[in-house]
Amino acid sequence: MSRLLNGLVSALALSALAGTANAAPVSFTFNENIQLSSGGVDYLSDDGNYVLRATAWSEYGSPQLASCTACGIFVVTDGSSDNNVAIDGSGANEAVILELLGVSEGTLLSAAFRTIDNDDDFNLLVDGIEVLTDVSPGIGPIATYVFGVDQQFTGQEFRFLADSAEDDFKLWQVTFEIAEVPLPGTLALLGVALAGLGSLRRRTA
Ligand SMILES: [Ca+2]
Ligand SMILES: [Ca+2]
Ligand SMILES: [Ca+2]
Ligand SMILES: [Ca+2]
Repeated sequence: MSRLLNGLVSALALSALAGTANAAPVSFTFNENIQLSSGGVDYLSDDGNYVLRATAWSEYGSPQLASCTACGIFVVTDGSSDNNVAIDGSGANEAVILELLGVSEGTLLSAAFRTIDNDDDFNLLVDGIEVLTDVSPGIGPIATYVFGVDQQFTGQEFRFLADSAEDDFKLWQVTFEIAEVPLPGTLALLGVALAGLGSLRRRTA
């Protein structure tokens, strides 16, 4: 391989890696006053660079998303025997679905909850797969759960689920490490470099 092409390919590979290695944590804070919404609500990240869509989910009935200032998002399920103003498992199991929009996926680093008491816990689903069950986020006005290294999952859709009558909480903030999926332009450039490499090999063969 020529030294020039070797260097070019290495540089491209390094720049592709740098996009993920240098990713700074990105937080979304659910501190707005939102009336009941049956559609999704889009939140801008605290740094203004990313969009997260929050949608209410319920085992049955008609789930709606809501939040209030200094309170966090929660689910109200019409048609349930119990429509607590929380993400709760009383009457019907409920969840908030968080979807990273655009060409990005994230690794969930931490989540902060409100109205937590000591019998509250959550399940986490990533891209539709339940990866954690009955996790207690701790106690406090804002209980922040930091996911351990073996609990850090990467995906595009994250679902916080309450699955028992005791579970009732609001989701206040989530923090991700966000990796940009390489843009088509970057891939095309890499393809050109590899094609060049192939033709050079054929010529010298
Ligand atoms: Ca509820
Ligand atoms: Ca509670
Ligand atoms: Ca539970
Ligand atoms: Ca409770």
